Amino acid sequence: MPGDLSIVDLSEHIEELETGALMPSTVLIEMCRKLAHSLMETGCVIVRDPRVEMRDNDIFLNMMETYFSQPISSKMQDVRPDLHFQVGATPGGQETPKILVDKLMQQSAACLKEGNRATLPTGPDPKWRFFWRIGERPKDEQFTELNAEPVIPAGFPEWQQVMDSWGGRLVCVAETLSKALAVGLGLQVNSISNLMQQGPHLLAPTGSDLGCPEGSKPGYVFAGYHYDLNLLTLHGRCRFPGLYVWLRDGRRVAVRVPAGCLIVQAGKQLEWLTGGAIVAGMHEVVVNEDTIKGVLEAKAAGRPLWRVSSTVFTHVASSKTLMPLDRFATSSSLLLYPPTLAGVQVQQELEALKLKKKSSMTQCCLEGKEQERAVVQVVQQQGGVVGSCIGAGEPQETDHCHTTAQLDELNSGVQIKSRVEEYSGHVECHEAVCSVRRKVYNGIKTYGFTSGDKPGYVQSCGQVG
Ligand SMILES: O=C(O)CCC(=O)C(=O)O
Ligand SMILES: [Fe+2]
Repeated sequence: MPGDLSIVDLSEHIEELETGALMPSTVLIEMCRKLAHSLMETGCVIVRDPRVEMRDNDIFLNMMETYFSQPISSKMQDVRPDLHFQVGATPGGQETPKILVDKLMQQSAACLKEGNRATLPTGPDPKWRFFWRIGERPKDEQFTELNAEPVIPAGFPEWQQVMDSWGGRLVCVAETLSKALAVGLGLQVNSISNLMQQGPHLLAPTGSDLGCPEGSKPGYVFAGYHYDLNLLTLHGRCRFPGLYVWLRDGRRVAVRVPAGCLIVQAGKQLEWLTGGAIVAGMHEVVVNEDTIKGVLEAKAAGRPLWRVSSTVFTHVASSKTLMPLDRFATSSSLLLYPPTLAGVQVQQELEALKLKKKSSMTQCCLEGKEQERAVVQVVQQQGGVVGSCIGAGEPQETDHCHTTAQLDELNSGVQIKSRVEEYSGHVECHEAVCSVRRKVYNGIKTYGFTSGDKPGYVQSCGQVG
């Protein structure tokens, strides 16, 4: 490392990407392809950008070290459990690493080879965190905690300026990167960056107390094996090693960020937009021999023993729909990545991390309409037929049961092309999830929707032949 990862240098290309030249130069296209290729092959990439100044990172890290070194009682003033910790501080012991709750993730981690295994955590992450929103907030109030007012800790008059300045810089880099990535993926240059406008971006430093009794024990897990739920994660240089990333071929690699560079990892939202062509990068933070060396050096120099990450999570705006873009929208990618409001996807992930209690059905139905519209569009684009079932009956007690005959009967106008004896897509309408119903029946993929004001109410269905 970084031998295993490509370094992409944005320096010569920022202006061209920002002005959106109609005919991108060959060198620009080459750089964009390298970026996309690296993210597809490894899930991460190292980026050099002249806007990332070490001095600003140092100012930020110094302030955050001072912040995390405070007594717990001071930091607790900044904790907002009512907002699901989505602004302000999150104490250690709150965030459950996904590997502990996600069976599929446990299975895929079990396939990792000796030498590349994840360090299995035994409980919630001991790391602290501070969430600071970056950029303009949307006016709509649907996802309030994702877009809540910031928390400014007492005793830090420089807080806002330092956080906005460093976080703003990283978000700018991410915007440029998303344009380059779109070009590299063969998409419209603004197709990803437009989705990021007014996104609930976060400057999200973690604080890991290396001075605690376990903090200097090799193998102690500060952040258990996980992916990030957002679009692109950028990490500036951290003063203590410990972050490991997994490349797509299963290799586990210790991260070291060269001066003037950032490491960028793909998050779940990018996986969604690319229909899985890019997969969210797995990572963990674990104490290793180099961390311990760093602790000894810091002790000798009288520096704080808090490991602070210089992390920014960039997001798709909460009210935008996540779904595979353009050439990535195929019938199979839509099955795995059904259209979902970004705000809802974030809520579902937070529920899995136990930072948020399960939300109500109301939410799910609001989302259903959006999903329906988006899927119908794609089904039509792909030459499928969309039937609308007007007045499709009562909300259902069971989670499936409309036969095609019933649907045909209910169809006003457009008939479903082929005969599908029984439409029985499982409604994954659990408490919070109003997902597209789907089933592959005799090779015909059918879609149905639960939406409208009643959970389980069939509004329309379609098929892609
Ligand atoms: O502490 C770090 O270096 C990274 C932590 C992390 O993975 C996260 O905040 O999601
Ligand atoms: Fe992470």
